[in-house]
Formats: sequence, C-alpha cells, structure tokens
Amino acid sequence: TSGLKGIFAAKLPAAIEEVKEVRAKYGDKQLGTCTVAQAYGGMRGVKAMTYETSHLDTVDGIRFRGYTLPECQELLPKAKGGSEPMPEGLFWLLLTGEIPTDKQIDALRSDLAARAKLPQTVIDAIDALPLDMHPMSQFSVAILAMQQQSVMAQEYAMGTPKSMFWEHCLEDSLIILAQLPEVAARIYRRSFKGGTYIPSNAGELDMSANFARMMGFDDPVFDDLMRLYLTIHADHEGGNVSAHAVRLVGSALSDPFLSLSAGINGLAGPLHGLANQEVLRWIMNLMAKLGDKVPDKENLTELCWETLNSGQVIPGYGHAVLRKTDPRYTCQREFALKHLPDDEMFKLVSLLYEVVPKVLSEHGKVKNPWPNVDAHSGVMLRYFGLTEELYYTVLFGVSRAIGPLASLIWDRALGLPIERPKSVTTSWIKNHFENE
Ligand code: FCX
Repeated sequence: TSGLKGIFAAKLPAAIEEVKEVRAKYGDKQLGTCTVAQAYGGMRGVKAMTYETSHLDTVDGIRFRGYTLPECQELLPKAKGGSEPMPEGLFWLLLTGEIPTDKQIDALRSDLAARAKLPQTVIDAIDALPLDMHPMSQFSVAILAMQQQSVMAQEYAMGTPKSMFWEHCLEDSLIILAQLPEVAARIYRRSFKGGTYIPSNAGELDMSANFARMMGFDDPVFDDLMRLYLTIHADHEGGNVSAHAVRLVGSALSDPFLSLSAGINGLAGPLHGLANQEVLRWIMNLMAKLGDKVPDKENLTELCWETLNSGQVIPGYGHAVLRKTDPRYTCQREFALKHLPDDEMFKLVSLLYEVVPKVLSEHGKVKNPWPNVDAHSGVMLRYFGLTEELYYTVLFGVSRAIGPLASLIWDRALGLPIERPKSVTTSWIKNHFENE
C-alpha cells in the first residue's frame, strides 16, 4: 500500500516499546481522579484514555499530531489548482505522524482508487432503503452493508493472531476511505436528486473533488471547500462520542466497518454532529421570524433568548472541552471572508458571533459560550448550492472516518485490550461514603 503500510510498520517497534516503557515507568501514577459528580456527569475532564492521532487544547483547539489547523492548511499537500489541504494527506499524517510528500499522496490515491469499486451488494442494500429515511441512518446501514468486505473479520475467523490485526485494520480502513465518498454521494443523489447518479472518477480526481463531482457539483471553489471541510472535521481527540464509540466497539475486536457504523450513529445525535443540520434550521427559522426586519444585535438577542426560554440549546455554540472560539470555526470564517463576504446568511452568522456569546454568558449555565465547528459549515454549503441540511452530517461522517480509523489501527497495533470501565450503583456510592 503506497509506502503507507511500510512507513507505519517501520514505526511500530519503537512505538510499542515506548508504550511499554511508559506503562512500566508510570503505570502506577495517577492520571487524574474521578469524582462522584464526574461519574454522573458524562466523565467530563476525566483523564482515562490515551489517543495518539490528535489532542484538543481547551484554548488553542485541535492539533493533528501536534500541528494546528493553520499549520495543516499550510503544510499538507494540495490538489492541482487547489489551495486547501487534501484529507488523504491528513490520514497519512494522523497514521504516521509525518507530513506526506506529493508523491506519497499520489501513490496513496492510486491505492484508494484500486479499492474504490462499490460491491453490488452495497448498492442493492442502499437502494432497498426508504427514500425518506434520514441520510445518517442510510449512511450507517450502508457502512454495515460494506462489512462483508472486511479482511479483519475474515482473518479473525481463520485464527490469525491478534498481533497482526493492525494490518487488516489498515486494509479495511483503506477500503472504507476509498468507498465512503461514493456511498455518501449515492445517498445524496437518491434522497434529493431523483436517483440519478454520476460515476466515480477516483483514478483522476482527489477524494474531495471526486466526491463533489459525484454529488453533482462542478466548481473548483466548492472542491476546495470540501477539502477544507473533510480535513477539519476528521478528528477531535479520543473522548468525543463518535471517536470514542469507534474505539469502544473496536476494542471488542469488531472490525473497522462495525466500529465506524457505531461512531456514525453517535455522530447522528443533535448534541454532536447533527448540530450542523440544526444550526441551519435554526438560522432559517430566525430569518423567517425576522421577516422584513433587518437583523441587528437587538432583535437577534431577543430571538436567542426566545430559543433559550423555550428550553432549547442554541446549536453550534458551546463545547465540552473547548473554552474559546473553535479554530475550526475560524478557518471556515476565513474561507467565507475570501469567497462569500457579501452573502446575507454569512453576514447573519457573523452578527450572531457578536450576539450569542453574550446571551449565553448572561444565561449563566454554559461553560463555553463560544461557537464550535457546526456554527459555520451549513451557511457555506448552502451558498454553493448544497441546500439539503438533512444531509450535512453525512459530510461530517465521511470526514470523521479519517481520524478514528487511523486511531483504531494504532489501537490494534498497540494491542489495546477490550474497554471495560467499572460502574457502580447509586446505593453503592451511598454505602461507600456514608461513614466517611
Ligand atoms: N445553548 C443552550 N444551553 C447550553 C448550550 C447552548 N449552546 N451549551 C451548553 N448548554 C447548557 C447545557 O445544556 C447544560 O445545561 P443543563 O445543566 O441544564 O444540563 C449547561 O449549559 C452546562 O453545559 P456545559 O457543561 O457547558 O456543556 P456540555 O459539556 O454538557 O455540552 C455541548 C457540550 C456541545 C453538548 C453543549 O454545549 C451543547 O448542547 N451545544 C449545542 C449543540 C452543539 O452545538 N453541539 C455540537 C458540538 C460539537 F462541536 C460537535 O460535536 O460537533
């Protein structure tokens, strides 16, 4: 596989040794403690897992293998004529820790193209789904339908030792990354474009341009938006619902298809990836309520309070870890300033940035009043003609496959065991602390 497998394999002995050393030297050290409140509170802030491909800083945001988003935008290989990084390059970086060369990415793209043909059984499974099934449900089912191709599942059935599973996990991940854009594009075309399909051209185009073309878009700026989108949504360290679900399910030695489908189901929740769909709906609703009125800070403040007072969240704002504006929001804003500065909805999003944090701070509950990645993406997709917001989280899902799968390969390479934290009951807690 294009040198990728060789480079990964060469890194393995030292990495395994490093983990062994760290476990031997620091194994008894406390990483953190867990309070009763944290046990009830979604384990927020509990340091209880390792995850190598990315790390989230509460202020600076995500770093992919140590590189910030602007650094990735600058350093990762670009497609011909494009100015945003290719997500294929990010997969390479996440897996190996190295910025790939253009040549290495060309080879990886050929590898992916060789695995890109969708089995007829997958097409049939998608075609059998109701047209009005939510695109995320279609997507999850389709990934399960792809599972028949799993090399890891076949190898397990043959009794292959688990030390070799990383190779099969890598092979499965390459199959998934190669086929996911076409699967996702099929779901888009059948749900919203009357079931007319545009053939894949994985041999000629980079992943993002090919995906855009299969969805029906033919604008080089939209290709670049896809590259940016698929890069920035790829990974957000290990504890978020989608990445953690992939890791957890994979820890039972479920293959990458089964694991990714689980992660996608988590991404489909409105507090996680579905928030980008919800943001667009919320903004459309604001516009409808404003009617002829020009949006200003005053009327937007009022409408934000209306949302909060009805017991709903303001989608696209807040975060479990971040405590500042999400850099994934900022780089989308920069893209919009370059390509759609006069768009009315973009102006509304910008105005909301001046209003919502203040309202949420006054509301007094949220730990982070600043926007996250989802506050911005829908408006840009809409500008370029991708108006079907029910579909937006599928784009997030195509991207989110990249990070957690790279991490899953490391999980198998490092031989991480099945995840099985200990739970206690409320009466156990009462008995335990009663006489303290
Ligand atoms: N609007 C209104 N209330 C909010 C809020 C928001 N945007 N964000 C948090 N809160 C509320 C919480 O609901 C919670 O209320 P409760 O005490 O009544 O349960 C309280 O503030 C404290 O929550 P906090 O600790 O700040 O946040 P959590 O870690 O529990 O949750 C998310 C983090 C992201 C789930 C939360 O901020 C939220 O619901 N945001 C809106 C949905 C969203 O944008 N999700 C996408 C996040 C992400 F980028 C992604 O995964 O894609």
